[in-house]
Amino acid sequence: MSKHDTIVAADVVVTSPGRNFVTLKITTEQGLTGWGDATLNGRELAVATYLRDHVAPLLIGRDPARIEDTWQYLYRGAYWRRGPVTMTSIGAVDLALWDIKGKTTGQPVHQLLGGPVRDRVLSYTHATGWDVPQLLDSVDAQRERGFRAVRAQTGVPGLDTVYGVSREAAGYEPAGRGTTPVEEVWDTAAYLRHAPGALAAVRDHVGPELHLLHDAHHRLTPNEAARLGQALQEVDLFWLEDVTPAENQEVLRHVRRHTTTPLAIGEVFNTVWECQSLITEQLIDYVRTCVTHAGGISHLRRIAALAEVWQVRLGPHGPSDVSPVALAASLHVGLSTPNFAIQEYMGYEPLVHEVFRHDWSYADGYLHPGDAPGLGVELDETLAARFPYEPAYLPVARRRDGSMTDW
Ligand code: GCO
Ligand code: MG
Repeated sequence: MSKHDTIVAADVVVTSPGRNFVTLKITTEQGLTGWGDATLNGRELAVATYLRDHVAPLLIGRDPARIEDTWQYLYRGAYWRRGPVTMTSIGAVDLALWDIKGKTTGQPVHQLLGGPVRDRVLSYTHATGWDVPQLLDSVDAQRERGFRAVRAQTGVPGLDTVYGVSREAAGYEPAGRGTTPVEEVWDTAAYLRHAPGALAAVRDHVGPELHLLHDAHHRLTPNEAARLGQALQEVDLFWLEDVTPAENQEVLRHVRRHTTTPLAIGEVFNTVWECQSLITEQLIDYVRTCVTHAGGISHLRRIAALAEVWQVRLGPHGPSDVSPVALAASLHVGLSTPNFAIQEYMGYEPLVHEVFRHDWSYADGYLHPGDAPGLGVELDETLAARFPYEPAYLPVARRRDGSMTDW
């Protein structure tokens, strides 16, 4: 047997260039480095600890080429399977090992996955407006940047804060800095009165061609979701996202029976097992699992393979809390996977592009992972060290009566 390269170090870098990112760096005896994203928004340090204390020591001495075996070792070996912390940790290792395999062979990861099946990856970005005129301006601004697909979110009359929308017509950042989460007030009835008209106004404004998406962020009951799907039928959405909290997936049958508005779910899922019945019962049109939080490239490809059989397509999560390393990984999968539909691309603050130097690029509504060996992203550790971790949390939401609801 030929002598293989060996993992000699696995280090965790936590940096906060405007927001927190956790990155795994695996180093081999031959001097190669692989990078993996391990960012879990609002619970970053739990993953950092899991990696440092329980995964890094197990990696030392292993053959970096054995990606699948390492995945199985960490997944089965933990015994306590699944869950966001475990699966994000495994995902980070998986990404770093694919990065190393690419650098070892001199190939971009998409070549190792079978080569491109498309020239570029369709992407969608966010448009937000506190009121409808501001939303229309925001949609126009994104169209001017070349986007052919836009997610539209708007404020709701009577509510002071709404998920995914900033009052200043600026971009928004899901996690707010501070040691406790911001508390928001949510009113589903007010949202349901407002959202269909707001989205219809966007459709009227942009005409039939632009792909429009909307995220309900897990907030509706099955019946409310069915009604919203019906009300949006004429708007011709590309997808309606996360209509219900998908812990109970049976409820989606009710939603499906009442609307043909395409449904997308899965950004909080961690394994193929949570996607299984949604896919095999065709309760969704798009699966949104993220390459970081669902066990890396190796596992996302399994989800894609199951989805392909049922004509469900991939539209992975890609907000600002999915680092440029994970975005690269998602794009390598996107370029080489037949049933990949669209990649969310919220974008990053300029500083993030400096800390994570990347070969992937955006042009004219599409993303491309680039042709550099591996994933094509390098973390500038010196720059990263200037921005230490800062506590930040996703908001929590209460109804008007003070009881907790889904954010
Ligand atoms: C999306 C998401 C995000 C999440 C955030 C949580 O569709 O982009 O819903 O905005 O809320 O990534 O960390
Ligand atoms: Mg979402």
